[in-house]
Amino acid sequence: MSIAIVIPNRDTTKLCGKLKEFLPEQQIEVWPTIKHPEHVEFVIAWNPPPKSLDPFINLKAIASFGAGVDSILNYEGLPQVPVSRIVDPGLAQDMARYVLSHVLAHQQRHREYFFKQDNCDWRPRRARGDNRVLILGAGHLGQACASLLALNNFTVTTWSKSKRVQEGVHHIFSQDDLKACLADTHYIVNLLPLTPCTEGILGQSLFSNCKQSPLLINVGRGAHLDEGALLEALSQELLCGAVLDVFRQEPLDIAHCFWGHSKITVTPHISAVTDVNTVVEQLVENCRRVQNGQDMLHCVNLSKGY
Ligand code: NDP
Ligand code: OXD
Repeated sequence: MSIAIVIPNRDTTKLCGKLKEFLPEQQIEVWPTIKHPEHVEFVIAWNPPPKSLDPFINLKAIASFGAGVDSILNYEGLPQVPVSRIVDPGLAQDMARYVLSHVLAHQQRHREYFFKQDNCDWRPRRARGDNRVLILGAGHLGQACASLLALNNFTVTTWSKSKRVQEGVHHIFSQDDLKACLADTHYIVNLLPLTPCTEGILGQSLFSNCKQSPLLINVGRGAHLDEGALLEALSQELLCGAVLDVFRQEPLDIAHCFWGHSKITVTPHISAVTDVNTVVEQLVENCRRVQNGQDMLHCVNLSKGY
């Protein structure tokens, strides 16, 4: 058996080195230079390019190198094998800090003073008193964000498909409750997985329910967002601004209007970046499990798509 790493446009030297340290007996190959695709039984993948997985005719499992699996599940002709994803407390902590920092920056008017400094404009204003946050998605990352925000005295509601109980956090799971909550919220954080049910969810019908002109923070996936609807919602002040970490097309085209928009903050998909040091053990564990014919940890439900 050998392992293949299919992670385009990223330096995989560190990942290879760590895997060799834990699995010295394994052959590790890095796409696109795979000498013996027929020996590959375990693939570690992120955004696998079309046809890149096809030569692995004896594949037994795919491990996503990230928490999301949409780029793997959307692979045309995906091999019919189990797929696992990353569940890592370090990743969740990074995400929670990213979200909290943007919520606080908005509450404290950082962006406003940044622009005012350019004009030597000394006009103090109180920090915003708004403190209600709605998180779409109450999974591993949504719950981590909810906990940190609640610890910082925000009133937090999470929304998901099924019922959840989380201390200090209000949870809703119906469409009616979602509508009511949108009318009242000051911040919307998207942490849903990208599936056919969630694609385009950040669109006109959701924004039209917002009555407090909230700040939108999209850290899920770019395809959750209807970009035209966002621009319209910003111009109508249904939303007061947006922090976007993920985009339909990444890297974001230099000509894209988001870059220069006064109400939009762009970050280059960095809210929670997989850290080789903290995730290598679960990749190794899953590789061993596959070798021993056991189920992997953190397997994705292929019919649900997350
Ligand atoms: P989880 O699978 O742990 O959680 C997903 C949550 O979304 C669950 O609460 C689930 O509800 C809910 N959900 C799914 N579909 C629906 C729906 N149709 N309606 C309502 N709720 C729904 O995922 P994670 O928290 O680990 O990650 C979430 C996403 O964050 C990833 O899929 C990825 O896209 C993104 N991400 C972004 C990163 C970045 O750097 N920007 C980094 C890492 C992840 P239920 O449990 O009830 O089914
Ligand atoms: C992930 C991501 O899903 O980086 O892990 O977006």
